[in-house]
Amino acid sequence: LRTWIITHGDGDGVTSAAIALAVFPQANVFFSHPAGLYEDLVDTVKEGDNVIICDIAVSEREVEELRLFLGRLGKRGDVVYIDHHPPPVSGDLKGLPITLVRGEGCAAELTYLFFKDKLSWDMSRVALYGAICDYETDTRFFREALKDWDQRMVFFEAGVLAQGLEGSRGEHDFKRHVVRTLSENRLPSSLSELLLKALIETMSEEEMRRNLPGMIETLAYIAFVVNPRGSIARAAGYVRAISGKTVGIAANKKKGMMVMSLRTNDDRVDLNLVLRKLAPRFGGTGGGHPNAAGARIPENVFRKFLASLDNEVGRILEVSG
Ligand SMILES: [Mn+2]
Repeated sequence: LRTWIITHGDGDGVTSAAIALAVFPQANVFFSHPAGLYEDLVDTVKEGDNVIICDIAVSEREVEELRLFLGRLGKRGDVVYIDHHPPPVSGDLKGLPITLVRGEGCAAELTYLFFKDKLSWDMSRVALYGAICDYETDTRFFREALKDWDQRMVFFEAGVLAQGLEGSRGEHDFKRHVVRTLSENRLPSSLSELLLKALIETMSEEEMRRNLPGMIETLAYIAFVVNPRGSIARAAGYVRAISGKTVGIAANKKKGMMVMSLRTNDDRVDLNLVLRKLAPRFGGTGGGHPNAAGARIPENVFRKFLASLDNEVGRILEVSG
């Protein structure tokens, strides 16, 4: 029988997995994402295996399939699902024979607090990296745990991790190596490859940022770019700031789909909610956090989707005054 740690490939996912791996050093680490979680589980996990899922939102389209499969897994093995994304609107994972860990803060914080009794105190630093990577630093845990460390060093290391991982998209073997290193509480900057990737990523992110103004298209309330030369997550934030619109979007064309990242700084607009409702109407998926979310929409309806999103954002702003 095996233990699986199934996690997201970003900084929060990697640090969550590292904390879980510190508890279960023999576990296999596997990277997944909301739209692929069900398929990845079916392909990798056998009934009787133990599974820890970290930092993966439940996709609106797979709630029922996930319920059935996790229910079967939970009957014969231990299943722990740790996540900080808002639950789906069309159903949830409650009432299954699994441990559902949800709450405020990033997934790394939730993972650390869940396994705290089995961890050395200094793994709190790995949870702090995860919180910084996910911009979830406004929690009681974060403020308290940071007091045990020097924050300049913690932020430096978290920066190396966040930027280095951003420059390692799709490199799952390398990310597994990072997870292993962090699980032993060794520093991100001790990995020369990660450090170098962080430097390169930071330079190219700055170059992308400088190129964005000429690429941005705008509607009434939203602004977007297609195929920015760099991370769409970072680009979306800059697009919003540069355009001054309520929502910034950056999209990449990928196998007939537009894979996009969205950002807002307006608390009246809940991007998670908007996308969970809107994306399925265009044959896509979407969701995440209120102010930072993602979506996948078929390429041929991308413009129609944007027009609908623009309408919806306008409607929300009008209603909330
Ligand atoms: Mn997260």
